Amino acid sequence: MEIYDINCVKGFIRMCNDGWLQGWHERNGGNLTYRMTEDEVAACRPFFDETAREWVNMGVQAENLAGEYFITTGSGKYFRNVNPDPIHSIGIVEINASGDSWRTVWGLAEGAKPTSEFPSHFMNHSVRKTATSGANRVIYHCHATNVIALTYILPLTDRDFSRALWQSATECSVVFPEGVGVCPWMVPGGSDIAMATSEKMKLYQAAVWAQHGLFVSGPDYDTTFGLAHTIEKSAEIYVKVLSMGGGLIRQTIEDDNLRAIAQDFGVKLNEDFLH
Ligand code: 2HA
Ligand code: ZN
Repeated sequence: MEIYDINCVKGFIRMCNDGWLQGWHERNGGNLTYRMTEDEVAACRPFFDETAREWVNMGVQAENLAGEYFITTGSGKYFRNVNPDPIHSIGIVEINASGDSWRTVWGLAEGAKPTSEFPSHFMNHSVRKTATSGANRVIYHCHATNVIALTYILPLTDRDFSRALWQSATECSVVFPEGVGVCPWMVPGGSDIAMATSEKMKLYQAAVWAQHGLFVSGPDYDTTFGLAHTIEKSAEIYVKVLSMGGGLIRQTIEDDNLRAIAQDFGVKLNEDFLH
């Protein structure tokens, strides 16, 4: 029995590798965090380091995450290396009682730190935990190629991206009926992008980072990876459509079609984005 046999750790490593295989994680691109359940912390605790490392202040604070444990990818680490070398690539951090600092309790070997986007992940875990009454546990950031490409040609509004994605694959309006948020280009890794993204994540499960990538949330690895995969697939179709037709779109999924899907699948579409 190793820590890698525990499902939350096994699933984390698998999701990193899945993202790598999709081509969304060149070099050290992207990051993943998972908020562990109490049972998972108890199962992993026998593998924790004998002495925990120093507390590190994050520059952001969230009371509803005090005392939580997160599995996280490491800053500057490569998704490509997570599966063959997890101990250097990922780790588990504990959050202190005031919800403003972390310390490593397992992994991130030889002085590695949690992802540079940990403040963004942390603020978004806080918002999504509240928005979903505790159901949300995963935050994932990837450099999804076609989503990024669209941020060079579509207006950077929630409405334009939500409509383009809904219209480019029939499943989209069922998978993210509230739409997606869009953040303008921002410097990565800081508290500004953390705050801007968490404003979007009060309303949406996903946010697009202009000229950078995609930021998604969900209750488990399958749903969260599936959301990123669905959004990127739809963006890929839209990119192909625009590339083939010189901008001419002869037919698409019309608003009444979207309403019909919502009706049949019992989801509430964001009416603000329909005509
Ligand atoms: O981890 O993707 O946004 C590297 C990044 C920063
Ligand atoms: Zn990034």
